[in-house]
Amino acid sequence: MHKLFITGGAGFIGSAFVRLILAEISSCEITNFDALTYAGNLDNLQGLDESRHRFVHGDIADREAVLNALEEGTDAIINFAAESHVDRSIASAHEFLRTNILGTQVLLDAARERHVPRFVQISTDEVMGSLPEDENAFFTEDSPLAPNNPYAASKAAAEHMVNAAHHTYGLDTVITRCGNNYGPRQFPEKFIPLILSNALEDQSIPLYGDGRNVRDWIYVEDHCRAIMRVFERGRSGEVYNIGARNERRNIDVVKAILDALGKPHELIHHVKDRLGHDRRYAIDPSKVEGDLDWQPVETWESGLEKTIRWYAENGAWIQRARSGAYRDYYTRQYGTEISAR
Ligand code: NAD
Ligand code: TDX
Repeated sequence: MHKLFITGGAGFIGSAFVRLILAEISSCEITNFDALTYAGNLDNLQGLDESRHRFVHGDIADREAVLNALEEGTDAIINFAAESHVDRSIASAHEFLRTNILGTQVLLDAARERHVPRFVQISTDEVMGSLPEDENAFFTEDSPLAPNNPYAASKAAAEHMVNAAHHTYGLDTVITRCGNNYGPRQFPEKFIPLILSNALEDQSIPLYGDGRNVRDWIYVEDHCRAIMRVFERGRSGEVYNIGARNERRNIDVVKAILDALGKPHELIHHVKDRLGHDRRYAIDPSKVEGDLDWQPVETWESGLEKTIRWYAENGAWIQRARSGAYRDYYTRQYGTEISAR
């Protein structure tokens, strides 16, 4: 029987985790604590078994709200909650520091106060900075923390606070660092759902710079399965890199999706580069593969096919996600309205 306190479970990866765990582990009970920011979406939680899923609307930086929701007897806090979009952190870092750093600290303190035996911090490969292009270099668990943008810096700071709680108070902590996730229900500000949402409506696709930046892509459920392994079997105080050995240049990602949809490459529109744009991320997942016996289930082709099908069949979800404030964000970020070509 697991009793889990999940934060950020109405977002992309957190909701995939909640769905997967409730479906596959019948003895698991979840408290899902989420502030429902622009990225949190209750649509992502439709159809869950409510007898084992309790949603609590709250902010991880609010100590009282966290303590009120966190019950004694909880087996683990798994912290997905974050401000997660690099471009937004470049425009304004404040919320990133509040949620990603202060919020993590509030959860660490609450874990001690409520005697929660394990704390799982969902971190990111971006804390390790950027790798050189075309070289046989990979991020390992020993790579130095060298974040380059405000989002990554806030996630690196959070890792330091997690490690400090482990070292100082003996809190049982584990950290996962994953690469770029893709799959159903990802907010359309991120690259793959942005490509899909625009291409499905024959709108142009903004590609930053020369389009040759490399990201290491993993299907979201594979990431979630790895997190479960780390929760169950990861060694206290350690970090686990998670990746599916799937490096792709951005330009090749766009072309693969356009080809799959039967849309012309002319939709690709090169735009001004992201400030300080990291060139390449690539993860060596040997530790999680070897020590925890984890392997991804999906290939790039099978994962992408599932993702494309989901977005093609869920136009109403896309419309709701792209309404209102998102349209203003899009105009600010790209200098053009969503429907302009
Ligand atoms: P997301 O932006 O889709 O979801 C974040 C969720 O956190 C939302 O539901 C939001 O409402 C909630 N949230 C934000 N601030 C909060 C607060 N103060 N209190 C409570 N809830 C709050 O993000 P995602 O892509 O699902 O990422 C989840 C986690 O995984 C993040 O920690 C992110 O850093 C990490 N990560 C993401 C990726 C990726 O490719 N998306 C890769 C590696 C790691
Ligand atoms: O409009 C765009 N055009 C474009 O060329 C956008 C939004 C992105 N890009 C490029 C930038 C990146 O090289 O695509 C690549 C992927 O961009 P994002 O989806 O914004 O992801 P990234 O910046 O790589 O960060 C992601 O992976 C690590 C997640 O957003 C983070 O939360 C995670 O920690």
